[in-house]
Amino acid sequence: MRTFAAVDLGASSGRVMVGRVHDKGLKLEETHRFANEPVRTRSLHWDILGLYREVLKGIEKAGPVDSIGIDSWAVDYGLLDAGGALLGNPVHYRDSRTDNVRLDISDEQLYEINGLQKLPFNTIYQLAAAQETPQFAMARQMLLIPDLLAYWLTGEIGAEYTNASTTGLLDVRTREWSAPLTSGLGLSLPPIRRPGETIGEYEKAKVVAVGSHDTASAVVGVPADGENFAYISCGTWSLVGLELTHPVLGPESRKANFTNEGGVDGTIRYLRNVMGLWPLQECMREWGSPDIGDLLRQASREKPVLIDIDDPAFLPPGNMAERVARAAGLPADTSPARLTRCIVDSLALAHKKAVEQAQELSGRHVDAVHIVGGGARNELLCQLTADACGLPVLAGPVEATALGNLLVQARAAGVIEGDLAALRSVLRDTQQVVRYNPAGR
Ligand code: LFR
Repeated sequence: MRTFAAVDLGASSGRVMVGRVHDKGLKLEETHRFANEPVRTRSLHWDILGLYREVLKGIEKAGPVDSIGIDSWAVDYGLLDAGGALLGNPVHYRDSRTDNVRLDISDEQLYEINGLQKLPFNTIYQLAAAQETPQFAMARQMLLIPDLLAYWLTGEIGAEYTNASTTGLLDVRTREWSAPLTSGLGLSLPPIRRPGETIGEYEKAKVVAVGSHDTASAVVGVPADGENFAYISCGTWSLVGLELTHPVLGPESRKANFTNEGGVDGTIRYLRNVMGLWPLQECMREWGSPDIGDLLRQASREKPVLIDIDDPAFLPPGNMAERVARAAGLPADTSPARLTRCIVDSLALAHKKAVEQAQELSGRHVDAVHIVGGGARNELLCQLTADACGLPVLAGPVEATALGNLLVQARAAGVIEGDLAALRSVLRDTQQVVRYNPAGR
């Protein structure tokens, strides 16, 4: 039996999970969970040292392991000076600094090179916003969050491919940093490393590169059989799309804002960011964290009211219930149950749109939709998504990201062999999946 630690940092919480893997079996156990609370100074930041402290605690609690793999949300980074010291706290992607940033290159040309959906917080826009600051003038290196933590653990510098693919600075065809997009930055970008490579060592354990973009690990953790499936990695965001072997570029794909992010084993994650459970999480925070089960039961009895959940106006934190009510044309004192129904229905509809468009644009037909991540627990959302898509929804595992992280480590250690299909068959043998049939079928 071999033991691995999966460090998984999400936008609202982090966890360290220990996975024990033998012949065909796999057991996952959470050893440490902690809140990830952004800190607002004059801008919105991640508390990166606090997160690192919790990661160290989690690794210690995990006990001796063969290796450690780290994944986190994408796009955000730390800047290092010439001596390797961190220059300030990384800025949160929901900070407003990118609101009015413009690049010298057109959207069309940019998509042609990087194949990425336009999200205001992609690293390329964050760097443009930071470029005039004294801090940036001192910066020599940029490390994405998991690469920064791996650097602190091992002293080794690198940029894991799946996460680097979310920066907007990678060439979607060569899968390396794009010279035209990076040459003017005045920063040295670390060499690209691939999932499965050894980064270094921390206290006798190997530190191994996994799909360090959480969504890349989550897609590995989808227990799909065959290739005709769509996935929704559903948590703070809903990442809705397909796993392909080649990018889909061109004007239609760009206009539909589909992204070609890099996946494990050279796959392409052809997907769109849908607003996800973020608006509901923010409302829940404002309502004093009521019981989510009760709220969803009450919401299921409410009448649907739809809003455009993907309106970028919902991106920043704060006053969410009021903003949702206004968008829905409902009074400011609308009940939490009604607003919840509105958010969940609108999210299910946005899921359907993305699943349909992904199929149209790629030519890949799907016959099931997998929902993984925390959203797989939300029965109302799973059923409404099945109804909206007219397809069965297969929900679970909730911990797909940690499982994907773990499976890539187990394969690197030689305990599991094979391609993504082989890794997924281990999941189908060991994880529980709940099926939701679409209404009327
Ligand atoms: C999900 C995620 C998304 C990315 C967003 C911002 O946790 O990683 O894939 O678009 O966070 O980084």
